Amino acid sequence: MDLKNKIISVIGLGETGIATANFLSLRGAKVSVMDNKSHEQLSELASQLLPDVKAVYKNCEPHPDSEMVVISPGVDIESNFLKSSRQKGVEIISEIELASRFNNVPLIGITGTNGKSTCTSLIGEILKDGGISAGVGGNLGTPFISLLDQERVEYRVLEISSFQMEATHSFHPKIAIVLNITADHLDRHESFEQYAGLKEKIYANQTKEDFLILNQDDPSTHTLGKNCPAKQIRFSLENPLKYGVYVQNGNIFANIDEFQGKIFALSSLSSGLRWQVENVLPAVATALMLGVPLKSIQNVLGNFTGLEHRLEWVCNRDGVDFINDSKGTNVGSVCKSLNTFNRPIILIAGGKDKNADFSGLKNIMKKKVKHLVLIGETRPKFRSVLNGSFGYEESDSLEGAVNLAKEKAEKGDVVLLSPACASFDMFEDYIDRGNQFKTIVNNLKG
Ligand code: UMA
Repeated sequence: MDLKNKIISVIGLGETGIATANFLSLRGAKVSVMDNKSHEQLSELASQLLPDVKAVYKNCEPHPDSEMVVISPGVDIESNFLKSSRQKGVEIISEIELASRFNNVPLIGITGTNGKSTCTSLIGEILKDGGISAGVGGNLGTPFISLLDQERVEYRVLEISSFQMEATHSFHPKIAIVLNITADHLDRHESFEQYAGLKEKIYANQTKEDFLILNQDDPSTHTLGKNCPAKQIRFSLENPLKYGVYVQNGNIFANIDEFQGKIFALSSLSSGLRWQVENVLPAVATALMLGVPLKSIQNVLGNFTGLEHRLEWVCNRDGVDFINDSKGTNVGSVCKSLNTFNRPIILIAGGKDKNADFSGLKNIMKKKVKHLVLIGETRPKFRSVLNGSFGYEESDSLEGAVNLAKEKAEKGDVVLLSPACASFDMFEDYIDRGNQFKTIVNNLKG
């Protein structure tokens, strides 16, 4: 793809926009980046742009002479400001699409509603331990396009979100993983079906030389892949599999080609993975497909530190475990988190609405949650869903919520921050929310 002197607009001056604009500029394109925020808000980020890139603030309209528009994941493909480009027939693509056109290294793509980040990082670590070089990124943090200008590797391991699959056509992973699909981001996507369809696109370009790894236990993923020619590998927490990776009698087993047998005891998993077994299984399947020695797989499973803000143990105060699950931003994620504990839970939930249906939380909360503390903008919505069926308290601040939770907690209980909502009503992002939670908890007396 020749980019020399091509007029290209990049929408969104975030991590993706900066990396994309610089990538294009380095290859001779005439690049403008547009963002609806002001210069003051973006000055620090804008300083990372190469000198030839033009930044436009408070306006997302692409340059009128654009020959191509590249959108950041946070930019909805249906946005009004893209209308005139669409009408003129200007190509509108995502950063993942652009990177796919330049990538020449086999890809491992991980999608699903929950667990993507853990699975992606774990695969990266296992490959590294097994002596296979890999660039790791995507929705996890480092944009795909940035990985292209890093040192040559044998594989690229990418966490892929539904946002990133919009305006993507040629993404072609050698190994595609769909972890699970439950409702999320329905403030952006039209319907659950549209959202699920974007996740399924991850294997749309696969051939019989490729591998598709699917969750056998998830009702939305076990029927996937019918018309996909890739070799399918299943994983299950619930049942032994003739071909795949599964859990039986407290151990992880694999039946994949020449590898038949025990991989690891669940009791020996690192504390960072103990509550993430579902995401460990596809990582093991990937490692076996790529011929990583069993010793490396076992070494990483025993030592992986886990990800911040995802079922992260913070501390124990008076016999109560405080867990930071700030990345639990949708109903499915919170259900999974609640299911990981066999102890009474005091749940702190609520935040910014993503047009979610909270009714799916009602039954599991009755089984698992001893007390609920609500925060954020979604409090009235939670209230109307619970409709008096479940006791709760409310707080205007996270600190207040932690204190209310601590008062209710008894020895052996878990206090879990797992909001089922985005964070932007009270915090900068889920990281800020999780960090504030950890600071508050660590400063608790007693
Ligand atoms: N913007 C506009 N107009 C719009 C929309 C956004 O100008 O219509 C601007 C915003 O003002 C902002 C910029 O775009 O300045 C932000 O772009 P962005 O939202 O695409 O964010 P990036 O910093 O590029 O980060 C993106 C992903 N963000 C989203 O998908 C929302 C990051 O995932 C990802 O790590 C990063 O690319 C690198 O690949 C974050 C995320 O929350 C962690 N993802 C969602 C999730 O995991 O649930 C999907």
